[in-house]
Amino acid sequence: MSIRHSGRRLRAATLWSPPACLHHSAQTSKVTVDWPRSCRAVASTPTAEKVLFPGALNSEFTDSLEFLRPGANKAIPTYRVLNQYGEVLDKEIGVDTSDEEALALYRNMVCLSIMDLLMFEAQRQGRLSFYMVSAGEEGISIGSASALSPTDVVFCQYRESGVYLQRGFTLADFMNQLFANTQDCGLGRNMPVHYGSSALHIHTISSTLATQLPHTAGAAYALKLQNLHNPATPPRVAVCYFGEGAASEGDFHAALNIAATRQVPALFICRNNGYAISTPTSDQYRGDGIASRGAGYGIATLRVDGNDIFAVRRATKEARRLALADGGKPVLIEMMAYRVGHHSTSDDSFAYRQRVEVEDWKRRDNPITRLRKWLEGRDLWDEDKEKELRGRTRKEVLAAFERAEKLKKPSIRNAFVDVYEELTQEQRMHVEELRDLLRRYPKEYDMDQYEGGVGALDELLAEGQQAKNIPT
Ligand SMILES: Cc1ncc(C[n+]2csc(CCOP(=O)(O)OP(=O)(O)O)c2C)c(N)n1
Ligand SMILES: [Mg+2]
Repeated sequence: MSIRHSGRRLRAATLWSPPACLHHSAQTSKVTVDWPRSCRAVASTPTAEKVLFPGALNSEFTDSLEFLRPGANKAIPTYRVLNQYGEVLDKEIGVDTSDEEALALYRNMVCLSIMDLLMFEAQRQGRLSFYMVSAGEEGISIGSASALSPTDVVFCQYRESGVYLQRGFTLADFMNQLFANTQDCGLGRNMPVHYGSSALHIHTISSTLATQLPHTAGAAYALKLQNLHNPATPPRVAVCYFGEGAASEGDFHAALNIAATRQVPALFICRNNGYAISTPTSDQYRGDGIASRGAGYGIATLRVDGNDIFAVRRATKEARRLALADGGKPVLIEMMAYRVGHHSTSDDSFAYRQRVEVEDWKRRDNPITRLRKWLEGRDLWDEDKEKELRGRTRKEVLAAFERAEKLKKPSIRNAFVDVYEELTQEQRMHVEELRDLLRRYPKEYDMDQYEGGVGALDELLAEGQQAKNIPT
């Protein structure tokens, strides 16, 4: 099937639409979902031309014994708006991004790449414990985030700092999390780069690969009901970012299948960057990328050139529209962009890939240079503007970095609270043990850098006693 969008065609494999099964009762304001418990199984008549069976609907009978041989088919095409030289492919359709928007996207991509470069160096200097760059994938995160609604619910993997930046996460927010200081909205509980922001509707990143996929399916199911329940409120989708390596986890399959069977408004955005740390895609799968799996689950699917920010934006916008149509349905987009950087600061990718491979990709294509070429072609950008932007952004990143580095660490009490409503007996024992240990070895554990020092643990224990009226 093909999707029409403002006169242009985005081809996608839309295989199945559910019957209308959601009901909203005005009297009770209750939402009920009638899921078909069984499929209409119509026994084939002697003259039937198709299989009519719960497990395979509308399959035509054939007398030719031919196996499906995916390798013999043409690969799923890759959607683009611009070519490598930053030229619009279809002049009639053009670009649906204003000049101001394109400039803002460009500035954000440059900002992300400068922040990445400086933080990578800071880790090498021992000032940060860990970092992950998005080099080569800035167009995917920033372009797709620019096409979402600010209230959509987002789940990231870890290489999507651009999603945060585009949704309004400030340089200070990034730096405060990286240093786990008192202003880190995660209260210092996570390792660097595991950002989260309830204000921006982005769930906190979890290192455990692929867990974000079933979470997204669940959130999208809740949103499906909410959208129906509150028709006056703009509808929302749940958006999931994940790598092609994460798609090897069982969670990927469970999430796509339940999203499809429940027809929930979920956008699954796969970043296919060719590697899962040191494992190349050739060791990861034999099929046609991740897109081919979407079709298997009956999900509308599109493959996109991730170096083309205009294609990423247009595809995401259209996918979001599709995901909300007819009460909801999942959509999968596979975005292709080579991972130019090392996996993380703990990795040296030249141990498993040739330098020339990386240099080749850097030279050949990049989302930042492609957009720059387009901007220059329209006289919107030049070398002077580039120098000014880079100089200014570098200063802004460094200023936020230096400020965050000087702030204290959050109180050590945050290691214990917010799990149970009040400390359990076992937790109290842990707090006491930690407090005594920290007091016994002050030279080994410098607690002055933590807000409230060791005393924060005395306060935590006293709070529990007061709440229970236990005399201190
Ligand atoms: C459940 C689980 N298994 C393994 C790991 C170790 N690990 C961390 S990142 C990664 C590679 C993921 O690759 P991909 O999903 O392609 O994302 P990319 O790093 O390429 O952006 C692996 C195997 C993990 N974090 N969690
Ligand atoms: Mg990958």
